[in-house]
Amino acid sequence: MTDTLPLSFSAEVVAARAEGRPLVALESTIITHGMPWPQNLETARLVEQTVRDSGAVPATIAVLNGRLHVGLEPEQLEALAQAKDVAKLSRADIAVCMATGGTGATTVAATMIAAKLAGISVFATGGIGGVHKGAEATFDISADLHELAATPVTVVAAGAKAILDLPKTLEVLETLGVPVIAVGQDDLPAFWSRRSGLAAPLRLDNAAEIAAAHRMRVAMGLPGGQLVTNPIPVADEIDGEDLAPIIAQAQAEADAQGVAAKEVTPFLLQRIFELTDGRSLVANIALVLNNARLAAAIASEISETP
Ligand code: PSU
Repeated sequence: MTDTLPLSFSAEVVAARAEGRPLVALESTIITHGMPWPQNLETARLVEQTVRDSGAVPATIAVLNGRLHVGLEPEQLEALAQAKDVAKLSRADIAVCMATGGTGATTVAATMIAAKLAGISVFATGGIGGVHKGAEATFDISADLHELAATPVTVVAAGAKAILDLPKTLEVLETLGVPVIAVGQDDLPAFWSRRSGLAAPLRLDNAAEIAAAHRMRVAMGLPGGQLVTNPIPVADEIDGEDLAPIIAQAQAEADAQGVAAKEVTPFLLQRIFELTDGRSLVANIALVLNNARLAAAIASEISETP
């Protein structure tokens, strides 16, 4: 099936596939819409290197001129990080972008689709999308949640972003039958903070356990993936109480300016970056690197066990 797809692998990914080495998928919306230049490129490179240093091979995913790239060459990564007006692709728009020769960065949802096509089981990101505050009026719910229910990839995140309505996000994930696993604690992590004050539905304590749960789902033929929520390292976290008024201010500005749909998350992340004098970005980088390490360990465990 994939023969007819405009699908390209980086040289590093081609070699890893030939040698049967563990792969970790990485998304690109965090590069184009989640972080400012030049920290976006520095972080993307560091995340890839962290995956390598942790014993796996990184595959950063994006659509370039109509081709789905699984693994980017260094110059492609650099060009994407500097590009303007790149599309933000989710399940709904990835095929149109490819069919029309477009260029776009993949969100969690689109990256999961690409990872599955490429036979990659594990994916590291910062934070998934979820139910936005005020969703009872706007119906703004990220397509990431439905993708987790549909596509069998284990996604390592630091929780859902704290800009979201976390209780409603958990409810939707429960309805969709997505396992939400906290790593090493009972509390659901809240992206920039280790604790949300909400109990995580499931807890596992190491990569081997998470890999075993992944394999069990595959053996049972269950569709859908696992959401692994990995708390940000203690040294890098921002206290949730410090952040709450900042998030509220950013949300109020978004509402007042009529920011909607795909623009909401990038707008809020940028305003929180400004309002915390860059502290939110330092924390965001630290949590992504932490997730890359865990994802590489899970991918190694999955590939080592027949
Ligand atoms: N993790 C981050 N920063 C980001 C994202 C994840 O640390 O910007 C991106 C992911 O691509 C995720 C998207 O899919 O944010 C969520 O966007 P939305 O809320 O519009 O679905």
